[in-house]
Amino acid sequence: MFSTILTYEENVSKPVVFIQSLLHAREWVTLSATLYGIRKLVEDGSEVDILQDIDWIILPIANPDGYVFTHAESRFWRKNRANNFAGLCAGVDLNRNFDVHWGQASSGISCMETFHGPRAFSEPETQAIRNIMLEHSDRLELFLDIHSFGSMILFGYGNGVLPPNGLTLNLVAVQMAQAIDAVKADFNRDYIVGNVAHVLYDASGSAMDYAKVAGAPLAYTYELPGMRFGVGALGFLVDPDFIEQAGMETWEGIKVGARHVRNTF
Ligand code: 0X9
Ligand code: ZN
Repeated sequence: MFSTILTYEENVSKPVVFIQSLLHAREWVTLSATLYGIRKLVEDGSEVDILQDIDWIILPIANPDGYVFTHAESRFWRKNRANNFAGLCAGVDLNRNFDVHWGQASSGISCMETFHGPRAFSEPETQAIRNIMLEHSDRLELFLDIHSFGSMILFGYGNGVLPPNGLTLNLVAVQMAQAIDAVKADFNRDYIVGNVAHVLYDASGSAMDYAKVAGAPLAYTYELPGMRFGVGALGFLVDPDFIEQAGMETWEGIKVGARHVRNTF
């Protein structure tokens, strides 16, 4: 019987890049994209610089109970499965539960898709993500929260106020989007870059905004493309032929962000 013990020595001189996906349960293609990136990073051997010079923290399934529920019961479930608060309905929108402007642009009604929970950080999932961010806050340089859909790279804050480094946030996001748009393939979408409240809608208590106040200079919400011509919930489905491309082009964008961090840290 063999056992392999992998020891990992944290090198505190390296920047941290933290990537998560599936905070929203129904956004399945985001998991494929994250797994594609992990594989490229560790098996491909072509990205030696960012593999060696960055500490990667990757959380592929940030909302595990919700994800199981989308397989077992309801394909378009968004929230987690919490049901321990007064009210008829289960589930907290984890991307409204972080302690940053909590409760300002979200719902206090448990049956709503954007229910922010009974209090900030009421949920074990958001507590775990917060703890990762705080543990590494001194060198957390890039946080990517991968969602779908919309073909967007968004930055904060969710109330429309730009952080002091707003120009840098915009510049790096544009470079990431250009790398994605440079991929010539069957399902091309034009990516939009901007402040989330300006291009999408106001939202409080997001993981992205919390990463920013926890100290990450660069924090983005990636909205991967949905099904072509898909509207409403259909956007959370993608053509199976697109899944591999989604991983590949998302990884092109992530690499640009990671190299920016590597070269400027
Ligand atoms: O509404 C969301 O949580 C995200 N869009 S989604 O369709 N995947 O649900 C966007 C969140 C962007 N972040 C902030 N608004 N701060
Ligand atoms: Zn989402």
